[in-house]
Amino acid sequence: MARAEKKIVINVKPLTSLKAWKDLKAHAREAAKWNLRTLFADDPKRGERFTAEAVGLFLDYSKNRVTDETLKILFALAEESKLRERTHAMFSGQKINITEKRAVLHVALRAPKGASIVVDGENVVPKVHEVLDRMSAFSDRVRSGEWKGHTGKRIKNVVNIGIGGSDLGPVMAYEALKHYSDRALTFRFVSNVDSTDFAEAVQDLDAAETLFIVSSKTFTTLETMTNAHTARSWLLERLGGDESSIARHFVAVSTNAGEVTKFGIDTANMFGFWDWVGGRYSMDSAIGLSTMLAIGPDGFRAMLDGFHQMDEHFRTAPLEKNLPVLLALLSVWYTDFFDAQTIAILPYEQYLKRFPAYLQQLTMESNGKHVTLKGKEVRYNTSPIYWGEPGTNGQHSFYQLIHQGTRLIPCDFIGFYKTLNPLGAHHDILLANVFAQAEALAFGKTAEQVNAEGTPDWLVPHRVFEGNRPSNTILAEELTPAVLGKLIALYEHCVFTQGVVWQINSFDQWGVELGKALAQKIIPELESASEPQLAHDSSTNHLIGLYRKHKK
Ligand code: G6Q
Repeated sequence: MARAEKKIVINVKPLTSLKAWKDLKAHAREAAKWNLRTLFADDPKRGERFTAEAVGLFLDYSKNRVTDETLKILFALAEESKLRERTHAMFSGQKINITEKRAVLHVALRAPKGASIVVDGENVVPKVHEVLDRMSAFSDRVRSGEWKGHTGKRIKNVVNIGIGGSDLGPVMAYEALKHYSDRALTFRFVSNVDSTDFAEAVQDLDAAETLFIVSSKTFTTLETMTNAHTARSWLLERLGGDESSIARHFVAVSTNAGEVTKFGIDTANMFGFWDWVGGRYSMDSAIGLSTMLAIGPDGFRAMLDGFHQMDEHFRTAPLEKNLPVLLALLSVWYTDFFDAQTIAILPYEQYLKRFPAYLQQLTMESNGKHVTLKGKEVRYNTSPIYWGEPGTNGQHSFYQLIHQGTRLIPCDFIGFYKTLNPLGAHHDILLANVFAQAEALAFGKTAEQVNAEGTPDWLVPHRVFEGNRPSNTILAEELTPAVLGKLIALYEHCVFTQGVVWQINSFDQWGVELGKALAQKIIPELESASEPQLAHDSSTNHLIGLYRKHKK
């Protein structure tokens, strides 16, 4: 395996010395002169040609500053970066997360029962299905009321305690699939170590009707364990202090059976996963237990099938028709050749309100890296900043900057042909705004057009829209569990492709460690009754002193 790992790292020349990269550099000097208005005028079929459709997702990428030639070189870049080989390495369970010596197998979480994916000599697919079956049986018991709380009452509230990858996916999926959820159950999500988060989540809940899911891959995360212990005390205080009540009100999702047992949760009530599931890629593992409780086992399996369809598309479709590859290469084009610093994710679907936040972790924790797989400082920009809000709300706030600001912000618009809540003209109005925004960004409004409307000369510059702002439009039939799975997998594989091109490890996150370690040092300094000897920098020392003084 050591040899295989080495091969994965060394078989590509440095990015900046690849032919396609150099070609793109030269090509970008030309592209700087292009305008979407002319690109469209020169090719009346552009809006139909620059599109791709797969597994029920439609992508219009015509409003990008690209030509056939640009795409050709971008595809050559993917080939030279050995995207296909790296994809094969991931799907076949090779340990591509080289800094942690782990396989990266979220795709195994949604592989069908008969599939075989071998890690360290073991086919992991049967284990995945065994956990899924246990989750299904448990969800059925809770949803049917068969699973009772300690006092014999039925469970009406589910509180997921977790943070980062053990929270963002579950929250996003719950919000996204609320339409399909069992409304007799109330769902809350506690992540922040700020006590307000826990206090507000439980303030109107009856402990006798409440089930806590402690979701933590490691079961050692400071925030989650602090909240889990608080939840334990909260429950015991309300149920008469009987420790045996824990078994009826706490379940765990983790890879760490030892810590789960230490906490007092019976491993019979633990749902496992494995070190080859990264936190931010785990919402379709047992970390999705809250999702399954909300939408039921069938809905959850439909979501997994959606993920799997996109996996297969990504793995097998030619680059020119490959949705994740197209999205990734376009983002590389803007990030590295137009110096775009951010990408906006703009879902025109209220249920996807947490989707941009979810993607922030997926994209930025994965590709916010400054060294290559070989440990060399990169000489190009890696992940852009991903951000966004649902439309049309954003239009009344930050879109101004996208339309007329000084920065280039490529946008992904996401919309659906059908709404889950048809009401009068709402959906036509919503979709009209998707199309209008993408059109306005691309084509703008010239000084001549503004003039022709009778605008006084002095006002004209203020009312001109330069246009030439790129965007993708992604459309699907309607938001179902399967479509959600497809959308998430679309961005997962986009992130993977970006990482391959940038030659970085998308699957570790050492950057979160330093702050965690320093906090562990500072906690006793804040808590200590006697004056601590502080040995930080003068700013940190002063801040700690101020806090100690005021908390008294
Ligand atoms: C994700 C990260 C991180 C992780 C949290 C929670 O890829 O690793 O966000 O999910 O720190 O970790 P635990 O699940 O171990 O509590």
